[in-house]
Amino acid sequence: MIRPHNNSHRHAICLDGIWQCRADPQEIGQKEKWRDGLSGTLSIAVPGSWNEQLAETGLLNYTGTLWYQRDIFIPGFAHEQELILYFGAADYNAQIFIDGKLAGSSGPQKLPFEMNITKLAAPGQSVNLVIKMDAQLPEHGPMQRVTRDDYVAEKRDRDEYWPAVRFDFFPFGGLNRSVYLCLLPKQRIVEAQIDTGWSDKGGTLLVKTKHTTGKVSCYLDGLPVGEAFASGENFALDLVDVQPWSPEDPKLYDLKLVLKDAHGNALDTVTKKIGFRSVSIQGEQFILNGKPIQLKGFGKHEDTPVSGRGVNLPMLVKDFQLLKWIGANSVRTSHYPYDETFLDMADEQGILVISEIFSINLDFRRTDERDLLAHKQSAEALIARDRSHACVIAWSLSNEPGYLGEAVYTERSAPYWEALFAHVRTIDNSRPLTVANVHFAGLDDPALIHSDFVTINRYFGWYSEPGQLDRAEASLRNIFDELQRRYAKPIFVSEFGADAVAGMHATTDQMWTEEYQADLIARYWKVMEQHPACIGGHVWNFADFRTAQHSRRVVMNHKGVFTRARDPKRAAFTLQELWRDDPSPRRDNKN
Ligand code: BDP
Repeated sequence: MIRPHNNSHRHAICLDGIWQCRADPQEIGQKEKWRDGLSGTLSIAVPGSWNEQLAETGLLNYTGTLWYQRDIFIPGFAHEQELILYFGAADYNAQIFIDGKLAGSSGPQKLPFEMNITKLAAPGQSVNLVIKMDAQLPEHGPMQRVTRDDYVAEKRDRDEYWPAVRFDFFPFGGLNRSVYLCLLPKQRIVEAQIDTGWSDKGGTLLVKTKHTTGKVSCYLDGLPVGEAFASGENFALDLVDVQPWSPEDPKLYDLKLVLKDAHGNALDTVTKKIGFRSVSIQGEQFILNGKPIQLKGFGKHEDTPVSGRGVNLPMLVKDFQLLKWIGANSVRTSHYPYDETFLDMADEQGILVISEIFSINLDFRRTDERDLLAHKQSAEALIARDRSHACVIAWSLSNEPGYLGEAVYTERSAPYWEALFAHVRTIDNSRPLTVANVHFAGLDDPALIHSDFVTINRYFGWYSEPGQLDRAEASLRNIFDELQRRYAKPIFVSEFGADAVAGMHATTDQMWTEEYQADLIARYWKVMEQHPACIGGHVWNFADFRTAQHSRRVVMNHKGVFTRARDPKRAAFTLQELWRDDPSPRRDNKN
């Protein structure tokens, strides 16, 4: 799959805007053939989640079926071209109809999918696009479903979230990413796998394409860099005269792949921005371009007011401003692959990314071969999309599996992890792999054995040792020592933090206040910096985010260092002082 972009051979028409929709709580749409066209619709913005946009219509907690509709005009000049409909993602499942005919459906959740609609749409006319969406996860997958019935059956009514979820963020539904109609040449590049690296001698580039005919030539910043190669062939090149990509100097190059026929005529062009850098694990260190790196940053969410999980470009720009302002150098895309624009920004601004598969709280009481297969497929799709991004330094295969303590079901979890890690290494062995371990899964968690660096989420001073920072600090030190003794690998704290309701203050150590959050973060950071095996940490979370309803959440998870509207809490200034080298960085006004 090649991401939509425009050049002399490719034409991508963005279909974002106001669409029409109709909720289908009774599931009558199928029978009544809504795929032929919807009536009684409401306006809805794409991209965007339906929940907050249409809260007043009663859709805030709605996770059922909802149908989308809009017309697409197929340009008259599309006669000689193939028509591809591309979706950045659909949360969580979609069936696509063109003039009532099934055109395709979505694949692994939170990742792009596309379909060829050439035979369904005539140039110079409009077609009716109808999408049947539902926000229910499949029962099996890297991210398993949980329903209200499961809570009842397991006598865990007190754990129930509304809407029912297995994770601590809101299950926003809808077309949360951009949709494109692409007009592509018939003879074209269908897939392009691009890997870059860096060594003492310079950059390395490995390109492998699938194309329908001819040969592909490769250009870097407009200059030819190699022979033409056939479909499926590996094209490997050492590039002496390039600079490395790094957080301090995120140098990017324009890669152009040109498909040519036997006479040298150009048939198709694919362009991408690439950077050259290397990552590896050596002993207890994470190495970037030959030097150890300390990770300073956040776990984030795609979550903003009203847009919900929908792409919100102004907020994306703002978030990168704030990451720089605070002195962060990295982010984990907790707990799912983010929209690809996030990676473009990270490439450009030198923010390192740990890219995570949509897999949370995997329940090993329920796993079988279907979950493992879907997990492998999600890994394949994620790596296919993201492998060319210089910013991506590691893959996180899952967040907090075994959270009910069922890592004790090792007869299931041990072979699961062994198979998954082995599979992912066959797809990309250039980046370290990890899994974020939860306290309840324990330190014998077989996922830790296979991880290249040990990743832990820990809430000493919050979910345990509440309000007691001395005890929290001691627990963190102990766990570092224990992990170092057992694994002798780098240790990364992918989550730590405390909820703070903006505006709550106290002169003593009081949970939920801005001071407690700031102090906890500062005390953790001191322990993390002092420990030789710790390669840094990510505060949970960058900003407050909406959760499903539960007695332990005040509408939102308030562990943000920024509010949901991105106003700083006290901890933001504490972190800025810890992370930035320049004195008094607080005022950045240039006018
Ligand atoms: C961790 C989860 C994260 C939650 C966080 C919390 O990985 O998704 O939001 O706890 O409770 O266990 O704040």
